[in-house]
Amino acid sequence: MQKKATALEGLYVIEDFITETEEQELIRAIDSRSWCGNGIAPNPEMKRRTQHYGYEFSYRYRKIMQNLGPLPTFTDFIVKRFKQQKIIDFEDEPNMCIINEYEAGQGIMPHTDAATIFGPIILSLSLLSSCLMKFTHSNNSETQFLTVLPPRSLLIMTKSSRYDYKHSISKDITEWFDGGENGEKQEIIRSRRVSLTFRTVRSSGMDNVVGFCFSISFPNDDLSLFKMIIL
Ligand SMILES: O=C(O)CCC(=O)C(=O)O
Repeated sequence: MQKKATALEGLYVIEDFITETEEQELIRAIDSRSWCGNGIAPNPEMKRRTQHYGYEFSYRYRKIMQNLGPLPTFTDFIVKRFKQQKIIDFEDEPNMCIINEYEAGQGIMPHTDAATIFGPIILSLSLLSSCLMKFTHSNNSETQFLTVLPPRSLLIMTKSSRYDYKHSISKDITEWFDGGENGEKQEIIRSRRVSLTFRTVRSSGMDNVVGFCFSISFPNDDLSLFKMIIL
């Protein structure tokens, strides 16, 4: 299991962080739980489906709503592996996991996870489909960086990649990236992707219930909150 540094400070991808069998077991466990979003409370306005563990996050109010208790046992081996691989220190142990489901044609808007609410390390485990994640510098939208997230890979976002950039996933069903052996473009055909994003909610994040959890950039400022959560 190799932690691959990227060109972006603090951004790493570990391929094959879990096995195919573990991936299938996770999908089975996740699909046996209730999803919210797509008309289902909480967060019925979401266009993609999510599951919230540890803490419930409201996309409408952009704050932590309630403590939901410990993370589900099906994530235990993942958190244990974070520690074994020294990806996290004890004090950074995640207390929140949001599971996102992206059907082909769904993505997520550019955003930075709020530094006042979430800790310094954001970890995202990808299941089923590959996709590209785009990082756009918050102060210079021309500074962009793309990374491939293969199924079963773990994305580690820290330092500049976590604080200075907004990350996003497009709705494109076909994506292209430079990655071929002879410099040719490689293609990703997107299908259902499920991701587990682990964060540490700071104690200040729990107090600051009116704080913004995400800062999101829009091409124009008059977009409604609903557009924000849809992609
Ligand atoms: O799907 C992912 O890998 C990232 C999810 C994400 O950025 C989020 O939930 O805020």
